[in-house]
Amino acid sequence: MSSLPVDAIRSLADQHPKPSHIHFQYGTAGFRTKGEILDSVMFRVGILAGLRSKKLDGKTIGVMVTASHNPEPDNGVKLVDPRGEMLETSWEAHATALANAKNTDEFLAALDTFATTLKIDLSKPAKVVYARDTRPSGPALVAALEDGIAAIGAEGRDAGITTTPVLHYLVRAINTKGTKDEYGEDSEEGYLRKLSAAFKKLVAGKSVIPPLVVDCANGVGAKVANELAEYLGDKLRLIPVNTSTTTPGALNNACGADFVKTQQKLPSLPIELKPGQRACSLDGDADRLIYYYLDDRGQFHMLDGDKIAALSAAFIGELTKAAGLDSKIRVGIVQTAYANGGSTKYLSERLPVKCVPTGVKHLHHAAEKFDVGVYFEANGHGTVLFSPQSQEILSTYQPSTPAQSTALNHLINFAEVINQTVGDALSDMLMVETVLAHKSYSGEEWDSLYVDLPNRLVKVVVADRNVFKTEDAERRLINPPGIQAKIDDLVHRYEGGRAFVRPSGTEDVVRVYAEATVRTQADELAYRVAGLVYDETGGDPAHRPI
Ligand code: G16
Repeated sequence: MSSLPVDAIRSLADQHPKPSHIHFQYGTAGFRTKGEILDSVMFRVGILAGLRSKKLDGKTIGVMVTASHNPEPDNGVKLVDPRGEMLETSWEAHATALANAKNTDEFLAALDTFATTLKIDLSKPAKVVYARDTRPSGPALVAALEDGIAAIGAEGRDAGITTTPVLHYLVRAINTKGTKDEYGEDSEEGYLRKLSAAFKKLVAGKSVIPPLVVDCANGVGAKVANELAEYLGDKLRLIPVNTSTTTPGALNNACGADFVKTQQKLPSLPIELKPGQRACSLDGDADRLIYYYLDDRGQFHMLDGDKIAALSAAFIGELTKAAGLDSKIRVGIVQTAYANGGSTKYLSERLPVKCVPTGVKHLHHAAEKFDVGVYFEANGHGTVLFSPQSQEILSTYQPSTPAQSTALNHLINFAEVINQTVGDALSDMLMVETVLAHKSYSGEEWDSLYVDLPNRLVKVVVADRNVFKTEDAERRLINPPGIQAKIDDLVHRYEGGRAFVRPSGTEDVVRVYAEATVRTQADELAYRVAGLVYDETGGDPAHRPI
């Protein structure tokens, strides 16, 4: 067995020193913090990605440099496993430990222990594909990452500036190339061709779809949405707006999926929406999608991840039934505590519903347990997974009537239009547009599937968010002690009240969610719980919520 290339690592590691007094943590979506302090993390992640690839016999590992919905000065990095899924959870702690080694000597010692403990055969080849979003800090951070990839002797492939879901797609496409599970051509063009071809088949013969306004959050989604618009042509005319990827400070600023979801209002748009016109927002790396429209009175209506889950699950259910496959393919839903109570009630009356902690990895794994698993976070992050068995059924099933045959073909194309590796705003958008076209639904008809309970999400800045520990899929706090009983006491005073508190894994805040039957009560409950959290954990009165 060969050993670590210590000299190569040492000389490059010295150029990427870890800032002292900073503790890094691999959280909900990898490492995420201010871009200016991430240099050492990027270098070390490059090495870790190489080691992960060696451990998996040379399979290609993905690295995405992005801070998604976070403000522009933030940046981040996350690893993508060979099938395009999130990094295996047990490696997150290793990533955190390596990122926090104080200096080059400690880092080398930690690497050595790590490689020995995990029995990584260092003589194996290693391949890493990486991409970044449009943040100004991106190029320097990618350079640090490349140093790490070079130091461990891995082969790097630069996928350039693209969305997070495209990077996930590429990883799976590269690793399945030439196998029976081939996922598609391993290029951004291949991704666009695959999605647009499936979409065109799905909407063939349907009435002309009205144009769709796409708020790109002034992020990398603008690039891919513009390219996708070319591929779609007149099958779906996209109107990409908020595409200023080089204007300083524009990214995610008063626009994008996170803004719309948390503010529950229209983003800043350069055009005026007409009543009933559909529009949607992507987030900064285009892995989240939120739809909305204005009604005749100009009132804003949001169609979030919960509504997307309801729409798509119902459609898949109808297609499996029409194809005669409903007894063979079981559809299930995965949500988090943020799912609106209205959606959970509606869905659980129709399908099995599972609640898991926040973070795509949790939802993805739970969805894999269904034949077709529909998972969406309320924030618009989600996708649909077809299990290998259900894909096999779809490819071998012999329909007995023309109607069954049509439904079967729709199911097959539906599975193609969906990026099954991870939540993907553009792929989800095509999925939604397919269902709306098939059902001849307007935004309003889609919205009327069920009524959302009024809700409010509030951020609380506390001294140390790490003291907050939760249980029951983040619905209850177990630490700091005593707070949960006080939250319960508050919740009981509100009709239809529900609230929970959890530490964010992507921002240095604690999040408070509350819902109630009446809007003013939902707002009041959220702010009272936020105030409680703040007071109990000793925050600065100047920053008290409300
Ligand atoms: C990431 C995760 C999502 C999560 C979101 C917020 O999204 O991928 O699963 O819902 O962060 O997480 P938290 O509440 O822990 O900060 P994104 O779009 O920022 O990558």
